[in-house]
Amino acid sequence: MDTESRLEQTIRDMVDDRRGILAADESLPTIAKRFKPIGVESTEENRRAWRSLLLTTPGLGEYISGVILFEETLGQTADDGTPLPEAAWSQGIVPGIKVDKGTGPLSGAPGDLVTRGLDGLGERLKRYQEQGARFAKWREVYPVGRHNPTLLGREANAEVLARYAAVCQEAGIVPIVEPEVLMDGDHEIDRCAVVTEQVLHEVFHALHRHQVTFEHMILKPNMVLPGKACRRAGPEEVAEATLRVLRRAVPAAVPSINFLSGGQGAEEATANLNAINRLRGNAPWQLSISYGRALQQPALHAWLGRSENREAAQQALLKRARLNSLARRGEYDPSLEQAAD
Ligand code: 5MM
Repeated sequence: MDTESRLEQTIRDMVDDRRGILAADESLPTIAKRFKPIGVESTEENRRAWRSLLLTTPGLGEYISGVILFEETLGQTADDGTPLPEAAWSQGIVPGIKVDKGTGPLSGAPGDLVTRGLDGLGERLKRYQEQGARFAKWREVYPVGRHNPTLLGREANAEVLARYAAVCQEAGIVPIVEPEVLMDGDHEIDRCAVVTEQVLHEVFHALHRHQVTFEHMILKPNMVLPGKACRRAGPEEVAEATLRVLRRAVPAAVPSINFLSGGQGAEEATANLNAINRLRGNAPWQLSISYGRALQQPALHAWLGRSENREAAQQALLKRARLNSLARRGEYDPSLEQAAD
């Protein structure tokens, strides 16, 4: 298959009107942070057991079309010895890989960050492809402050995202482009809207300059939300602000927008997605999820690192995946939370 056909096939396998993407790509420090509250040590075997539990959840492929893995997971196996990327694909879930190497300060732009990992990316992609990865993900992070993100920060981050996406497409790997405007801080929802719009304009300008084909990528943005230390906004307010920004900044050629949850509670993230899909009108893209915490947290708390809780944890994951699938069509209602137990 040539490169373009590979990209098209991956988009076809990942994008439809009912499923979403599971983000299970926590780096070593992040997974340790997720395991700590449930008293689980972040050993290689515990990480394998957790991710194997997630990917072998019976029926998950009905609601999930792709999974973002961490490098280590690509080489790990399920309890029955099946390589984990293969276990995912046996349920129709396309395996992908987080390829960025985390953030550091951006010189010349105090308060802004930039993500590392471009050096040698082409070589790494070849290895990941051999291990079964068909798409990749890269996150740029934008803290919101009085002066942040700066123009330099927005330009530098967009350039890095575009260079990553171009390298991926050249290798036949679909890039998920993730610019995340953080929820940290006490800013109002309007400030998040302004920043997100500026960030997305810059990102799409850079993608265009670097000849990235919009039809062969997926955008993973934040929803437009107030800062965590500000008053909460209801789902309709979030949906209106999010759709307004996306309509202004995201080309119609992009097939799918898959939101990150970014620290929202699991039910809040589902309710917001539902409102977005109820208000979507004739929006040209699929509007779906690429949640990490909002899919995994209830399952983690059901698991607690004990093999006897495996089934309960899989049920908790399946419940969130199913309710988010309903929210994809604007058919979710909070009363379903109890009914689904
Ligand atoms: C923003 O984080 C991404 C989505 O997860 P949430 O829905 O929980 O916000 C997630 O894919 C993230 O990029 C990975 O967990 C990797 O994070 P680190 O910081 O470990 O690279």
